[in-house]
Amino acid sequence: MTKTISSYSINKQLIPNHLIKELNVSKISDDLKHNLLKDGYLFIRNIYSKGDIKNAKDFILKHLHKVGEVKDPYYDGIFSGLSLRRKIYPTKFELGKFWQKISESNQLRKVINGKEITNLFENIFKEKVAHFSFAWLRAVIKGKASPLHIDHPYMNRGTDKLLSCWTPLSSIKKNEGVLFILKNSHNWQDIKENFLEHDIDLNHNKPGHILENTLDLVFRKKSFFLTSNFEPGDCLIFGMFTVHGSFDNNTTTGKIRLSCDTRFQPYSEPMDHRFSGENPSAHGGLGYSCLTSSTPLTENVKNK
Ligand SMILES: O=C(O)CCC(=O)C(=O)O
Repeated sequence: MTKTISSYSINKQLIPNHLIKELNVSKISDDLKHNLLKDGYLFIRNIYSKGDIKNAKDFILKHLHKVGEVKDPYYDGIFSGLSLRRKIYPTKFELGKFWQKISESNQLRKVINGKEITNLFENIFKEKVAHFSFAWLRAVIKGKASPLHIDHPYMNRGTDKLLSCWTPLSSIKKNEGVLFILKNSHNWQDIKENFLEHDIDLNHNKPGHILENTLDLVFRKKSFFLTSNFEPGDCLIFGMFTVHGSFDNNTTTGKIRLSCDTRFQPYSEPMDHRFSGENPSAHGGLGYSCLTSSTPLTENVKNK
């Protein structure tokens, strides 16, 4: 019998294929609140306009091409292995402003803060909604992954009725660094208790992410990795205690994984001030320069 070698890994540790399952797809006509409470996430396809996603993706890639990080033709999004970004934007502040300009572009905001996704969140919350002004735009190159975590310790100064929304900005196959959710993790009390009082900007002695090896945690909890081949138009929504992370981007073509995460909440609830208003201070008061993707892709050791 031939054994298939898994193309999925986390920090180079291979993840067996049988531990990876498909996310349940919810439809807009479903009882979304019910599905969210039951599964800890909502995976909805075709929510955004594909044309809007393409415009946003092309806008971002053009900027990465200008700083020499993307090969021709820019719209394929293939990493060049080079970067002029630091030469053009020599300080952390300037690098942050470069990323802020892209992150606040009309092209991206039309997708991540547009009417389709806003209507969807109003449908979930059954009331008027607001979103963080800050957005986590990520360009992830081959070999990189995001650490395993829950979102609570990163953004818990406003309401606990906050939801994260992960938006792929092109098609992202399972081996190209997709986000995964650990099945039933929204019910794991030990993980919740460990991070409940933690605020990563107040306590620098404790990391925000989960230190236990991801595969060990999956075995300990008899859980599974839930993910999918993502297409433009899809979104993955989850609560503050749902454990998630990303696989390594094991692209065979050099494709950069482009995605953006945003946060929505009921309009009537208090908002975490770090991520609201003009020029949000974000983590450590660094604004957009707190994001790993704000530094040249050639320097991205970790994806934060
Ligand atoms: O896209 C990633 O790699 C990480 C996203 C994430 O952790 C989040 O949406 O909270």
